[in-house]
Amino acid sequence: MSSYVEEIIEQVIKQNPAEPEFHQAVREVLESIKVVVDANEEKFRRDGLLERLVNPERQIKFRVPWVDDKGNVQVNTGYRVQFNSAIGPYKGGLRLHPSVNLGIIKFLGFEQIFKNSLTGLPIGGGKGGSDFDPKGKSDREVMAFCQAFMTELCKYIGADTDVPAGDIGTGAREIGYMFGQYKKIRGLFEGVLTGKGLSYGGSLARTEATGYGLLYLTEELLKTHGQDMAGKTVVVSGAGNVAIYAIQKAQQLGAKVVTCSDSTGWVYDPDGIDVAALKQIKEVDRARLTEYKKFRPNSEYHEGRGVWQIKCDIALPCATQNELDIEDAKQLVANGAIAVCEGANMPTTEAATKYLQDNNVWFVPGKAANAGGVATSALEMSQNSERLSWTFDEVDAKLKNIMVNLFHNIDDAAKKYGFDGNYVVGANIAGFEKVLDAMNAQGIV
Ligand code: NDP
Ligand code: 2IT
Repeated sequence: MSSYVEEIIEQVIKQNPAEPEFHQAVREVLESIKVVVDANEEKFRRDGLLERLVNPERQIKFRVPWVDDKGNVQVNTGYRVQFNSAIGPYKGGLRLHPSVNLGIIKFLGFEQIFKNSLTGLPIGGGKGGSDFDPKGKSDREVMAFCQAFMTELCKYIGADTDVPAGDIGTGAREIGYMFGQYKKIRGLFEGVLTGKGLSYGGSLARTEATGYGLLYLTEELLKTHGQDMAGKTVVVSGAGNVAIYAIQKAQQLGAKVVTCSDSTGWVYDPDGIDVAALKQIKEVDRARLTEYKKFRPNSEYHEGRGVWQIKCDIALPCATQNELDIEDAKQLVANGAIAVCEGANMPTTEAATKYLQDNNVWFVPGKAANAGGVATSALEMSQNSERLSWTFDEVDAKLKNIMVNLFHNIDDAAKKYGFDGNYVVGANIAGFEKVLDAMNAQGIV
């Protein structure tokens, strides 16, 4: 007889065809927790535990009609997958990118369950978004889309039920427009979104949190192995929210970051990436990385992808899923990399992950390494609930504490189950245990 885990993986593939990223995420989690499932197989089967884990509590798909600057109607598709509320209200970002489909949102929502559990804070897992492409749109068009999107989404969310936030393509501007529309329709000024502007309930340090948190965890990983960030060469992919603040914190810790990338090309700057220039190009001008050379004549710009071929000690993929493949992993190992920590969600393919682990590269999956963003979102929710704002230093200190504890929790879980140094297994088991406990306590719901 095949194992419960294998049966459920097969079932997920059969019942959710054409959702390869969701299959990938489920496979990684279920294979990691197999040791726990096998030890409790009879009870878990009777309770339909894994079936309940892999089926979202609710998935919402809706039409988003809006008017462009030429007066034409555009129609996008909106999604919100409310995956698991065992440990708290659904929490997770909204992705705006043309590649968005139900399978992508489900993979992200599924990952979010375990990530949110790892933060130690009371937040369940959810994710949403749309196939809307903010690139090349005017501010008015972005506002029209965000208002139309929220006009429907507002029926399903709330400060104590489901609290969306940013992700790819959704930053401070989009959150502002969505918050305004929620308030207008529902008549509630409440913490229904996180990543809000500071003037209307946002938290200091939320903007920096994912990138900073990634580095706090990476620093702790290195420390545990008797090493230090100072003097390390780091390659980063992406040039968005996560990448920018990962680069900034890595530099503050004394490392040299020599690359970044966007959806069309990548930059190699042997003198270290100029964060102020990057912020100007991406956060202010919303331009392409081709502009970077104007700020730093000594740098190189290349079309396409290529950051992983640059020699480094540490690689931090911070752009998107499956951006680091087996060939990239081989190159990183050949170049002597010691650690890969995922700033993005699932940026490393399954084959690449295995190759890195087999070649003794410390590998920390996104659900652990990038949890600082959602953790700080939960801190924003706390501040909204008590109608107070904490200082930057207070939030940053809490974030650092969360990431250091998180690293030791996944490290300990891996050791406890005989997978010393396997942070994928450690993260999945540690994240799963709390969700399991809460699901068991709450009965069949
Ligand atoms: P942004 O939209 O701010 O930045 C994304 C960056 O990645 C941009 O530089 C973008 O290029 C590039 N990129 C996006 N899609 C692709 C693609 N298909 N191919 C190549 N490059 C691409 O998003 P974030 O920085 O917020 O998110 C990055 C990753 O981190 C995502 O995986 C997200 O899910 C994850 N994450 C985000 C958190 C957050 O708090 N924001 C928290 C935890 C995880 P371009 O500049 O050309 O658009
Ligand atoms: O992937 C993620 O964790 C996020 N995009 C952040 C989610 C959040 O609710 O802050």
